Amino acid sequence: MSKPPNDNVTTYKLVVVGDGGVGKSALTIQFFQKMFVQDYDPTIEDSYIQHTEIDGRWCILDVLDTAGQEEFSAMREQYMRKGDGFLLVYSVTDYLSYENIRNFYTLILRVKDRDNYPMILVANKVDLVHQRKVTEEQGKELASQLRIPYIETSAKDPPLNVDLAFHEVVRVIREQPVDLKNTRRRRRGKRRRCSIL
Ligand SMILES: Nc1nc2c(ncn2[C@@H]2O[C@H](COP(=O)(O)OP(=O)(O)OP(=O)(O)O)[C@@H](O)[C@H]2O)c(=O)[nH]1
Ligand SMILES: [Mg+2]
Repeated sequence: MSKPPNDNVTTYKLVVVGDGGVGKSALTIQFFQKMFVQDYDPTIEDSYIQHTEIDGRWCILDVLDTAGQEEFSAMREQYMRKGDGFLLVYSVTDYLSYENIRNFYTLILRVKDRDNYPMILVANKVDLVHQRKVTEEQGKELASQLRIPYIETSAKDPPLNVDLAFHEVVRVIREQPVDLKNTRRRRRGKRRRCSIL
């Protein structure tokens, strides 16, 4: 591995969202500190920053681990505004967390005022095979409806696809067509007004 350069590296602000207890902190800590946190300590907001080499290019990952608990939901729109890419996390042992993914997805697009935005769908806790409530097919089906990549993960040791998930969001951000980056959502009302003129 080459050494991180001192200048000119792109910073990617990634935001990890999803219901409380799905494993957002466990995934983030596994990625940054290479350890599994067994205890559940609900997050208010934590951020982590690190130089990383992804596909041979150095970057700075600035990751915001958000609160899933409902009582902190007022902060959502504020942190969504800052994200360059999002990990939408649910737990395969918690069907409601899977159903709630659409709410996070819709809110991100509304806050960004875009028709699409770099996001990936993360199905976590796949090590808990006997407690699984959401199948791989259901996960893939949702991802294809939302038109975002699907990744199954486990934050527990030995971790599964944790680095891959964080790297994949960066890939999606990097692969965004330049013309899409600044494209605002098309508004029907505006077009209608134009045609009257
Ligand atoms: N078996 C297993 N347990 C996990 C996994 N990921 C997280 N956990 C456990 O699930 C519980 C909740 O994990 P957290 O990472 O704290 O959940 P969170 O999404 O950050 O929750 P909030 O901060 O409240 O939004 C903890 O006890 C973790 O140890 C996993 O992949 N497998
Ligand atoms: Mg947390």
